[in-house]
Amino acid sequence: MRVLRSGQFIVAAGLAVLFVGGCGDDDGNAGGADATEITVEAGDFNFKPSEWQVAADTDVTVTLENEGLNEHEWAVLTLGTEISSEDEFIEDIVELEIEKIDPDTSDSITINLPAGTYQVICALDGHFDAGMEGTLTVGA
Ligand SMILES: [Cu+2]
Repeated sequence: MRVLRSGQFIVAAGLAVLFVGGCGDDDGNAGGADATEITVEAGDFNFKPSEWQVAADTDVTVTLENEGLNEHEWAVLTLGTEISSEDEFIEDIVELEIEKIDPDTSDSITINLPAGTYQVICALDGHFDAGMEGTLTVGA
């Protein structure tokens, strides 16, 4: 019994460390392999966090909170599409999006995507080139 208790303590201590580590980022929920809800903070001009991970083929609620002084949006590009400059952007490559929202407002959408790595941008003029970009990992 003594050995078992000792083992349990180590497991508990390990979980505590993980828990404390997970609390370091209170700027938003970056999700996890099977997350069904994430929160994104849009600023001038970035996303916090800028990497998200959610479950594949599952309804996932995404909430965008605009903490900036400008309008912002959160646009997921179609799988396999990646731009490196705003010049390459056309509406046709948007898989889904939270369209531009005013400062101090928020909006939510439900997404349901197959596994893959998606580029996310703010498609408003000048915002992608200013750094509003992120990566959405769906599944694994
Ligand atoms: Cu923006």
